Amino acid sequence: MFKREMLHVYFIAGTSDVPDGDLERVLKEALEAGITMFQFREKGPKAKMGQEKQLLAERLFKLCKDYKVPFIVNDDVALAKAIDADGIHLGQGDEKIENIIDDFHGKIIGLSVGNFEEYDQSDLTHVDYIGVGPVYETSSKSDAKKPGGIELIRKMRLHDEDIPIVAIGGITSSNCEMIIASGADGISTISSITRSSDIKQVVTDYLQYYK
Ligand code: TZP
Ligand code: MG
Repeated sequence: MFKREMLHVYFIAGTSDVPDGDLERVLKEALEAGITMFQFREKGPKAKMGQEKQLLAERLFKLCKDYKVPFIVNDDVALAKAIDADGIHLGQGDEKIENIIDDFHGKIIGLSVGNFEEYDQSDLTHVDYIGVGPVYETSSKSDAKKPGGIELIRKMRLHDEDIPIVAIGGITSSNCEMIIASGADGISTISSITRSSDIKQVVTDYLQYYK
């Protein structure tokens, strides 16, 4: 069951995002520090595939269960179904939600929305939250669009006063406060956690804005 508080500190990562490739260690530290949701986004040069990918997903999912943190799969509908993940996150170019909804009733469904055109074209009937961004420049997504800045979040919130919004792209503990003040329910981040030498501190810094 989705709750908007789950978006507070939404950690996203795959093997390629972690400098030494040890995603399990990074996720464990992030969970211990208090992240509120995790998305397994296995892309890029070091991405595992097939059985190896599924085995990794199962190990990470188990870790998340230990901390009662939802485990969301990016893009890979078959994998999400195979391991009975807590949810799926889809981009605009991925499988349409209407085609998968039968297998995801009761699960968390997220959709990436980069601008108003995409928002208006999307059927949000079954969508629990939208991921809005990139807000700032990011080096974690090679095909990221031009950053929309804080205005993107502010305008999206005015466009839809109710939908749970998680901001994405170039977010750090220094710009998080402004993003939440602009109407986001939470922040999602890859590199501010995967590239940190003090994950506990980064996550603690994020969490303080929700008190
Ligand atoms: N979608 C839009 S920006 C982005 C994704 C997946 C990457 C965010 O990574 P970072 O390191 O938090 O900027
Ligand atoms: Mg995608």
